[in-house]
Amino acid sequence: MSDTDRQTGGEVLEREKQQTKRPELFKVLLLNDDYTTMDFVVEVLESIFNKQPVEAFRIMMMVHTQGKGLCGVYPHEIAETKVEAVITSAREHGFPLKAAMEPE
Ligand code: TYC
Repeated sequence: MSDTDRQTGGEVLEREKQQTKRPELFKVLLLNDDYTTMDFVVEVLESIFNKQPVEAFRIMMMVHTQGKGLCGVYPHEIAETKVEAVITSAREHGFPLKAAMEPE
């Protein structure tokens, strides 16, 4: 251990460990409700999650029949931004659509 390491009580080692850590990934999910239109959910999946129309329809139907569906997996900050974008757009259009994120 160098003099510098000894003086800082190992902080140098901890910082190196953090810097090499891969970003933790989060699933972004859409949740079902009785009021949001199917067309709007498909639109959200195409515009916010960059899904092709057939895939967007498949995910929407998964949410509609199973209660929730996976839209994508992203680093924390991007997942948060996606959830916010869904909620903002849904509220602007008067829909109660909900999105959630959870660790992968
Ligand atoms: N269940 C809604 C309906 O019948 C459609 C819907 C699908 C709503 C997916 C939300 O995340 C959702 N109009």
